[in-house]
Amino acid sequence: MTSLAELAERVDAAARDAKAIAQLTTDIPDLSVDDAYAVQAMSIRRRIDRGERRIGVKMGLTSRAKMIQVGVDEVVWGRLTDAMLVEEGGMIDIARYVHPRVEPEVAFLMKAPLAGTVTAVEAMAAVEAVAPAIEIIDSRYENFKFALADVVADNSSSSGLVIGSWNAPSVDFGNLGVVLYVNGRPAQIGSTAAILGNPVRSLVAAARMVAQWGERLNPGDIVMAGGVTAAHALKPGEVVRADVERLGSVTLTVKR
Ligand code: 0L1
Ligand code: MG
Repeated sequence: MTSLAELAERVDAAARDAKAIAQLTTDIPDLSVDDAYAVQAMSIRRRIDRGERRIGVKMGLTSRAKMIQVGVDEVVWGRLTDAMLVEEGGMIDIARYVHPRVEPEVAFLMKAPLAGTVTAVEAMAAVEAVAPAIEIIDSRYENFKFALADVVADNSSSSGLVIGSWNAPSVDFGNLGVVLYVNGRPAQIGSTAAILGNPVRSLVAAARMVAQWGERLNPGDIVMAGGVTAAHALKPGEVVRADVERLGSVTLTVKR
């Protein structure tokens, strides 16, 4: 029987080597979501053991557009490490990924610990700042196809993040216009309200979900609230910019 540790090694190697693998549920159709989160934790542990540092969490599938795009309809979370950070305006090499996509997001910076069942007001009291962001997602599965347990085990497709300028958390970010530009042309348009009705709900969900795994959001952590629109598949040479009304812009270039 395949152990959870072996599955963690499989998804970790796929991410490290940028090599697509078959869905875990092909071999293990009854892989539970709880076991998938255990696989995710073990795969991140392997990264930490290689010297990476945990810098926060990402929430995924927090909008209808995202759920429809991948055919999975549950909110998921994953862990972020410093190796995933791309500097604002920076460049990535597509060869380091399997089939990367980008999506416009909102990010929170924590100033106080947060975990468990909290209200939106309690969640915001723990927030230092809010920023526009781009998430680079990269499913390690062939053809970007997976079931819920697969994507959870694969760290919820987390692959990279670019953060724009931080704003005071007093900005009302509940329903702001968002445009994802590719080579200067609008490719996706939406509103921050697409993130569970208001991105703060994603932060509340993050506090609850990490606590189920004995973890908490720590001061200094980044929380990626989730994609506003469907994700865009990256091609060499593309320049991608996410504009979030009142929060600002964030840019990423793909090497030719
Ligand atoms: O950040 C996300 O919403 C991605 C979650 C996993 C599904 C996907 O890879 O699109
Ligand atoms: Mg995302």
